Amino acid sequence: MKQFVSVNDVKNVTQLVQDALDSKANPFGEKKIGQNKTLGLLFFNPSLRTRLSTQKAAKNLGMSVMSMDLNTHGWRLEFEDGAIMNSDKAEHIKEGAAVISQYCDIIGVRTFPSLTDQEKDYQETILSQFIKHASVPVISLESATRHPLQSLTDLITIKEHQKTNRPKIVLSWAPHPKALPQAVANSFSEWMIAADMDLTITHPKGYELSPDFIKNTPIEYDQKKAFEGADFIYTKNWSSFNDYGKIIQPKSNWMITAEKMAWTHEAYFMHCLPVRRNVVVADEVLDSEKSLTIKQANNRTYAAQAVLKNILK
Ligand code: SN0
Repeated sequence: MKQFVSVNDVKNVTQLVQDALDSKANPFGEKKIGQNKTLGLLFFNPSLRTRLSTQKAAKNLGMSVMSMDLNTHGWRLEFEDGAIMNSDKAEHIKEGAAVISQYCDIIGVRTFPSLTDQEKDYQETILSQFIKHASVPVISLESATRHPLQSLTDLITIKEHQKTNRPKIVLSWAPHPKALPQAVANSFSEWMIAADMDLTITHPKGYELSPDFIKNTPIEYDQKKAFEGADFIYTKNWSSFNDYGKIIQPKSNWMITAEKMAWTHEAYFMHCLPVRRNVVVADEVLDSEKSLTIKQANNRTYAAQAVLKNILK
């Protein structure tokens, strides 16, 4: 694997899930793979799970890790080619990425979308500039349009809990006070399609995702109909893609409750976290035995470990 920014970088998704499960079964058995190698983690945005689980994964592989919050501790970076840098940006990505590449064998980058400029966000300007100017492999720690480490984790967690060959998986929009990226939902769809899962997406009108990610996945605007027969309910808020970055108030309450979970086929509840309790999901669901959220977060380590070992090999 030369980079990890989307499912398209993975030759064999089933094998990658197996690699993660192998790491999970024997997390410290791979200490030699990363000997004398350094992982650099660069954050433009907050992170809890991604930061800690990726560090842990790297250490399980014997790597050393450096991480940096670029907004607070780095120079402000310029990403435009040919820019006249006479304003607030002190360092160009050309030097930045080239220099970091000399210190690190793999670079991880977290960069959220602006949610104001759809074209720039969906061109992945920041991540692609890192890839272009770095001389070592780049992994996405969530970019403007995708969160591949999360989606790999979700697939691993589904594989561990599925009772049938092709379980019904429902990606359900849920309310949120803030405008959030489409990244987790885009990525989840892409990975479920790649793994040939039976995916349905449900959301209020106006929250349609980009067809580039969801392809011909069925959309059901009636949350109740969508939930019928579901084995997994994957919940996530996202802001509008078409009315870019906007919040459109739906007519009914889309929060996940025990009453709604009862419409399903005893489905598991999934969310990538962090989650707003009693806005996205009611306590009764998040605290129930059907909630996989803490187990998902645990699998973040093994997803990262599988990706890092594939890049190092
Ligand atoms: C991020 C997102 O992409 O939706 C990261 C998820 C892994 N989530 C948030 O920014 C939530 C922030 C909040 O205020 O609840």
